[in-house]
Amino acid sequence: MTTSIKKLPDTEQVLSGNGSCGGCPATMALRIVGKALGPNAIMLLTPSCAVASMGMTPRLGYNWPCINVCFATAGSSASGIANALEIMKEKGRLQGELPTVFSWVGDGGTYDIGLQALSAAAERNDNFIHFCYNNEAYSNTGVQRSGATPRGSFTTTTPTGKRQPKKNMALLMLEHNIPYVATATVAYPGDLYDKVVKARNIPGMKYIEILAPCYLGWQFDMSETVQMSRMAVRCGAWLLWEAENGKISFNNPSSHIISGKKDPVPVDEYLMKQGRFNRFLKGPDASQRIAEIQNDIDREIAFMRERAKIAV
Ligand SMILES: Cc1ncc(C[n+]2csc(CCOP(=O)(O)OP(=O)(O)O)c2C)c(N)n1
Ligand code: SF4
Ligand SMILES: [Mg+2]
Repeated sequence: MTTSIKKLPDTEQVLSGNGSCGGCPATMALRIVGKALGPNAIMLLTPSCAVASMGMTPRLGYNWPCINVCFATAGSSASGIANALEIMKEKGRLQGELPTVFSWVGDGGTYDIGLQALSAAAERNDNFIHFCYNNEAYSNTGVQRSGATPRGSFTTTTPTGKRQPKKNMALLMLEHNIPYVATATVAYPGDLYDKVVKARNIPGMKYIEILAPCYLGWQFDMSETVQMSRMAVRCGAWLLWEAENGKISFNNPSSHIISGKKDPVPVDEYLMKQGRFNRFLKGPDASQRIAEIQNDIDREIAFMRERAKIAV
């Protein structure tokens, strides 16, 4: 049973007065992550909105020791810290429960710039959680395309709409044979909380990706963040799943879509609610272009349904 939002602990690791936008999905997600991890953790960040929001020492907005590292190095830096802690414990220089090491990185820092170090850390199965909060663009620098940007989306580097589909990063991480991979989003806080609690208790490398609809890049009203996150799941543009030791299972409501019990909602309304698709969908080809985006979603659903049948 998924933990109810009413039952989440009162612990707050994200402090008031941080610099994120109102309705910021990344900050909302981090609040839930904080409830699941508690205070005994070390946070690594790469350049991103999360860094721009955290303030400056000694007035940090996040209540953990925080380390800002180079864009390309979340994987290697987290590996170094996780291994150093274990050696300190072995040598008796650290007592009690080891802190959870986690990296909190955007899609730019995960899908693109940090992929090499992340892949190497996964292959070594180093003991930390990599979180990717995925707002589907480089938001902090004014919204440029990333490997997570979906087909049709306007960014400053795709002014007429991106022409390629996004990649399935969570699945790529699963193919590294790490013990735990999960996807989540802010409209389902209990689901996210439970996944983080689970990940915290598994040794080795864990990867959790959180869809984070950003009003600035996606161009919708900031009060609609949670609604947008829910719509993404209901139309199948974002699937909720987890894989423990390679075995994929889907979480509600994505499990109903995968099992065929429920059809995904057609993508039209989800697209029309977001200004980032306006230019792509303008003109006489609009219905053909919506069909292309729908096709990307249908393909991913069909692919994940088949992939989940392979148990290793
Ligand atoms: C090596 C390097 N290249 C570029 C930048 C400029 N930069 C800072 S934040 C950022 C965007 C990060 O995007 P993402 O990881 O998706 O996080 P978001 O901004 O969306 O939160 C960029 C390109 C940088 N700091 N370092
Ligand atoms: S631009 Fe988007 S991701 Fe960045 S702080 Fe604002 S709402 Fe959050
Ligand atoms: Mg981003």
